[in-house]
Amino acid sequence: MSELIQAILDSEEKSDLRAFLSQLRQQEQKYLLRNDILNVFKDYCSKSEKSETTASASRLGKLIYYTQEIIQEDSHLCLIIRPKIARQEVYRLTEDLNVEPMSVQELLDLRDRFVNKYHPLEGDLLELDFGPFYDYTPVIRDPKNIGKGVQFLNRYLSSKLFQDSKQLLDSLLNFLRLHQYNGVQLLINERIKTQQQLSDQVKKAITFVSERTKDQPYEEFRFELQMMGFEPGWGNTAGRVRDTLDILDELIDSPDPQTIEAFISRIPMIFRIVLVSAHGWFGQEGVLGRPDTGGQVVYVLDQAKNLEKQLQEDVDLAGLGGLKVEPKVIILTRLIPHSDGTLCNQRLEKVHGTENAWILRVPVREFNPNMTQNWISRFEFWPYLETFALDSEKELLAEFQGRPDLIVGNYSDGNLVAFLLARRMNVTQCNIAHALEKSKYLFSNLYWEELEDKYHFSLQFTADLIAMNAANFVVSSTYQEIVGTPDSVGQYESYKCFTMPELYHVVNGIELFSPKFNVVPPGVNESYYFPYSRTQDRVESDRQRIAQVLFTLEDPHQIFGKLDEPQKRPLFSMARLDRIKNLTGLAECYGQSPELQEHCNLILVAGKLRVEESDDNEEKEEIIKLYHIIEQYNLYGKIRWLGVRLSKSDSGEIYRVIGDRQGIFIQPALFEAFGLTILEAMVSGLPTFATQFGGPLEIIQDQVNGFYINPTNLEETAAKILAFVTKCNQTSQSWDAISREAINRVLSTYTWKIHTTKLLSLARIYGFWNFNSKENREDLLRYLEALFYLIYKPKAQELLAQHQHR
Ligand code: UDP
Ligand code: LCN
Repeated sequence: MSELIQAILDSEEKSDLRAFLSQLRQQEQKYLLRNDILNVFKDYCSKSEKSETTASASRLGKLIYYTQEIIQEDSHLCLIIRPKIARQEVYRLTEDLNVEPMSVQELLDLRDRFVNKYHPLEGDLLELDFGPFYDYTPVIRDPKNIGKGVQFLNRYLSSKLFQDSKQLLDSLLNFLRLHQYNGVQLLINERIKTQQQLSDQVKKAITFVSERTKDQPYEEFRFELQMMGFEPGWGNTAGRVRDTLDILDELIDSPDPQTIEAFISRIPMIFRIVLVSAHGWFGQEGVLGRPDTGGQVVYVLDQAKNLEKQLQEDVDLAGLGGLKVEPKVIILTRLIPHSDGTLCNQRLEKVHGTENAWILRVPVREFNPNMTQNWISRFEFWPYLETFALDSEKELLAEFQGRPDLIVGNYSDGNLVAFLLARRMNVTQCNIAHALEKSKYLFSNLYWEELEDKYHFSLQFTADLIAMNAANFVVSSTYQEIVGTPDSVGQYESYKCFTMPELYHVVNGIELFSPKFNVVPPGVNESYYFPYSRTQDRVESDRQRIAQVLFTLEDPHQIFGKLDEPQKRPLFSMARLDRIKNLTGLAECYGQSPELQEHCNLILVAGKLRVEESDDNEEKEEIIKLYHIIEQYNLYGKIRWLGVRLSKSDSGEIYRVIGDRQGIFIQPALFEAFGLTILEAMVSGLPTFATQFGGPLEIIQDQVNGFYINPTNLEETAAKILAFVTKCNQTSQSWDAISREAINRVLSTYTWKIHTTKLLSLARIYGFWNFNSKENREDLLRYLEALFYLIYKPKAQELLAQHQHR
């Protein structure tokens, strides 16, 4: 980038730069974010009578495009430039147009000065740098391969196997020896002691199984294999055992990435899994639509069901049926004594439709019953996590009658608990963020002290740093969750370098090029959400009931609005009434477009109808705002707002009933990390218009199987929807075509089968990798423990002391 700046300075564009900078200096705002910068540039173009297109194509335009932030200090300007995904460069521009690069430390000091929290005379601030810990591990080079960690690792392992086969084969041999189930040895026994023996016996066993019919059950030749050194776990039939041995044989002779993956994916090493979703309201019915729950609960519940099914399938295929192996999945959450009619006060609950998946609820210790008997917001839950982890460890050991094989954390609090449990039990740890709050709240780190009372970000961001660095692998739903897009910073990327004034500076918070990152998107529960056209699977009485609820039923307690023309095409949205979900923005967009109102009704399934029913401030504000918009644009007779809590099957039928009427789903969030409702709507066959900010950008391919909208541009959004509605009014084929493509997109790419197969394969490969590189992690884990005890814990104790007085 310094060349680009130099080129501007060396050309006639120098005066443009000077003029633009002078305009910047006139701004009242001294800390400008990308959107502000683009607005100033737009302004500058119009004032200097330059067309925006020409200006954007100029060198200065390019520089502006890559500039994420500008901070003004005295007469200097600091430009924070993101020339490429996951890269940052910082420059200081003096008044006389001198350019100097700035170090990360200088940038963080500047940010501290900006908020008057720079105290050099008192000494330096703690600086966190995780960079050196990643020096031992391989890193991905090309940003486009970020998030494909496992492919990279397989390539890396196979090349090592090729170069130094002795060492890696030794590890493989030791690794194969490791596996047991309830004390029964799996895979190989003490007859195979050396690499050479392994190689010889594999060949012998291949000849032996090749002489049997393919489908001969393993139990019939188990003893012969045992004499050769092989225990159960290679396959359930002669054919499967042979396949697995062939793969190992090939791996020994000519290792390549596919063979490594294929072989390790077959090793029976995962039988017991913990999914931690700590802060609670975790249940199967009646818990959706509350603040803090929503997608995470849906995701974890579906993941648990599908993991259990997949584990069972894997156990059968591995030939472990005879050993009475019973895979088990436990969702670990907190028990909430005052559970508002839900089962959140029940210790153990079986997950519907499974053999051995459970919700285990462990109470937090009773520090102050006024707090701990009740639901506690995710922003306040921090003081209870350590003791919750200690108590949970005991309960998990009892429930599993042994250690789990994999611990998956969900959201910041669950991920910290996963770290504590994994560290104590020495188990593979996987991190799933769902949504990192840091990017949701502007300047959340810079003003953490001012926001501390309400949000306690000092605890959350420290917990995030600990958990994401400790995790053996990280599962993200999209690529941009890790490193964003060419013009926006990713959620994990925002942890790379930031200041927590007066607490610490992070100069390198996470290695984004680490192969620990893997994109594994979730699926959708196909027994609840399926195409509206699959009439044979729908229940007619449900269809009629839901149609009534949506369009005509009068129930002032739960439904607002009576439609003048219920047969009009429905525009539909469903979400919690959080500010960021922006249903009020959608209502406003509809309110401002008489044409949309002429052709369509607006149907919202959203939280609650009355302020008194809510104990969440954001929700209260949104309720008031929505009534105000309805009044302002006189939307009576055109809008229905349903404040209902739906069962899962009803929420599936809602999308389909909207599909019966060739309706449209709209997801107008200001930012959406992923967006399960988008998958649900699309698989139901609804043409979907979804926010371009966040995960939907990866789910939908614009104009092919759905549409992007910029929810901050109401006019443009209304025009896009209207253009599609007009096309559909002319010929229903337009609607059908997008509907069909939407269904195909979900069924081909977003299924739980794809997700769980990949997740288990990751767990095995990272388990192997972890086994190989254990000694390299201990220093990192010690550093993280120090952070936990020296920063996190004292802060958590402070918060606990406040809770004692509530
Ligand atoms: N949901 C629901 N009732 C509501 C609102 C949402 O059942 O009133 C469900 C919705 O079907 C989806 C989940 O909650 O499965 C929301 O997940 P999403 O990822 O879209 O958003 P999140 O709430 O996690 O931000
Ligand atoms: C949290 C969110 O905000 C959503 O965007 C996701 O879809 C959900 O979690 C599940 O991961």
